[in-house]
Amino acid sequence: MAIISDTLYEAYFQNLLSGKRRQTSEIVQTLMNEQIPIPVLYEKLMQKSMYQVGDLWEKNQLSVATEHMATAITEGLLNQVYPQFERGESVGKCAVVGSVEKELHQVGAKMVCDILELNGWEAFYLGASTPTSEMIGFIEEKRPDIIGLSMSIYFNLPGLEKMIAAIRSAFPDIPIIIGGQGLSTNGTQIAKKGQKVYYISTLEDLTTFLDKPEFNPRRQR
Ligand code: B12
Repeated sequence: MAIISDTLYEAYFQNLLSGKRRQTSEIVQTLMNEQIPIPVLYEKLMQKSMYQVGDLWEKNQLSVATEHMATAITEGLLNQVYPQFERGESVGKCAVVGSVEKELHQVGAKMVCDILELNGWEAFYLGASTPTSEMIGFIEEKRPDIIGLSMSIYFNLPGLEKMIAAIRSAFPDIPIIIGGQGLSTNGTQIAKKGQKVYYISTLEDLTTFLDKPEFNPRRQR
């Protein structure tokens, strides 16, 4: 299993906090050239470093400006990686993924879209704070096979529940996957309240989920 050494991680993290975009980009490029699996790159480098940024910010050891800078760099790096990986062999399905109304965290949803593409899906990434009515309109237009909703902050739970209810009333059968740190303690219970609503907490679990026969036609052969 591919790993990122502690030394490399630390170098990346220090460059991220110092705003050294070029150096972070070079580290990511080296890992890409070594064909690191994308989920490992995302979780063990980018997610891990952003969680560490959050911990330092919470303890007042890092400014909001530095946190914004680290986020902007990370989003730039995701855009560097995206054109370099090949979409998996098409499964002929598409997904719509966005963050719920008022939810400003969007990095996790972007990673989810990339993992969907790696697994042969077409994925539409809507980014942060998607108004429920707009989400419904977009689903109407794209008729996806899965809808993904991201929620990082617990106080956005009413927004998530409103969105699930609105989607269910307009589209009774489309599976909804939910994820994000705001669901870490209660995601499974929230999911159980809805029909065909699934809580998925990691990119690895997402990959396993997409491998189910109903989502991966190759499994039906
Ligand atoms: C960057 C950041 C911001 C940025 C976001 C900008 C952007 N472009 O996204 C800004 C400045 C907007 C922000 C604002 C706030 N933030 Co903030 N933020 C962060 C930070 C540092 C990084 C977030 C991130 O990118 N993480 C990396 C991604 C990859 O991780 P992830 O989101 O968990 O996603 C993974 C999984 O959860 C999962 N996943 C996520 N979504 C989905 C969806 C589906 C369908 C699936 C299957 C899986 C899945 O897959 C991803 C890959 O594994 C975190 C720290 C942290 N621990 O994450 C705090 C953090 C999330 N923020 C926090 C807080 C408190 C806030 C504010 C309330 C601060 C304030 N007082 O204003 C506001 C709330 C804004 C709002 N209304 O949403 C807290 C949340 C605590 C909590 N759970 O309640 C955290 C944890 C910081 C902390 N340690 O306290 N924040």
